[in-house]
Amino acid sequence: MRVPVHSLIVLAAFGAGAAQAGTVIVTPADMVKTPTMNAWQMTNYRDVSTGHASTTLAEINGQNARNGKGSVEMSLTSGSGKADFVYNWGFVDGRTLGSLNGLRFDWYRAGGGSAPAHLAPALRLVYDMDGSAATAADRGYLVWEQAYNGATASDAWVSSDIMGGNFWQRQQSPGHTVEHYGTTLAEWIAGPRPGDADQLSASSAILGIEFGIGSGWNGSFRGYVDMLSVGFAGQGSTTFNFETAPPAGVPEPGSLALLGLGMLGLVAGRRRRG
Ligand SMILES: [Ca+2]
Repeated sequence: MRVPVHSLIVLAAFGAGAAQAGTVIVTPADMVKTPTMNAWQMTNYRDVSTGHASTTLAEINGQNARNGKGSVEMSLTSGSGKADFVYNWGFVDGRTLGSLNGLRFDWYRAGGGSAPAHLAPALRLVYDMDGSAATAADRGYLVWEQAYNGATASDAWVSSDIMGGNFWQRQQSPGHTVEHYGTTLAEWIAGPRPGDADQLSASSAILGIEFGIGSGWNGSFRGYVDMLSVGFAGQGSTTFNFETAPPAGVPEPGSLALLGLGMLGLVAGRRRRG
């Protein structure tokens, strides 16, 4: 079997902005505590609010591994619970709503939770309407939720290709939810779209990506997310595989070369002895 070592080692992928693609392994050690470009951070964590107390969990663990040894668990026990995983790259040439050409993730809702049955981890694109860093009051989220894209499954991993899915819009400043839940990305670019929404276009910048649970998910909920892929035309696509630890037995490029040299030495030695 040919081992696609390069797909695991050439992982700088999204950081450099070059035309690179591949799978990025994200372990707990890769998580950052404060907002950092091109790194995953768990944020907006909440357990307790007035009258409610949730045991909220949002972490990479091995409770329901996907594609290896881990996934992100997102769980809460009351409507006060909330948490997000966020990854921002900021303004990067070519990362626009119009050049977005791949968006998918795997999600799982555990059965038995008392939160309403339609709930599942949501995925958000962070946008800047005019694509200019100079204006900051035109930013918000396009939010994908399974509830507006069909029935929610439970006790099974679901791989959702959401490029053609329905998204709703949440404007950041001032905060405003555009209550139209059946608008596709193509429609956010070119219409029809609601008049009270940010009028996005193909050149609206995409600044980052998030997924999360809560708040107001009254009841208990346990879910998982993994294998989030995002791609832009000309830049390939990057898949984030959340794992409890780096894959075992993946050699560094240097040790690969050494291994090769060592085996040559063995062969040469045998030949000499023969
Ligand atoms: Ca702007």
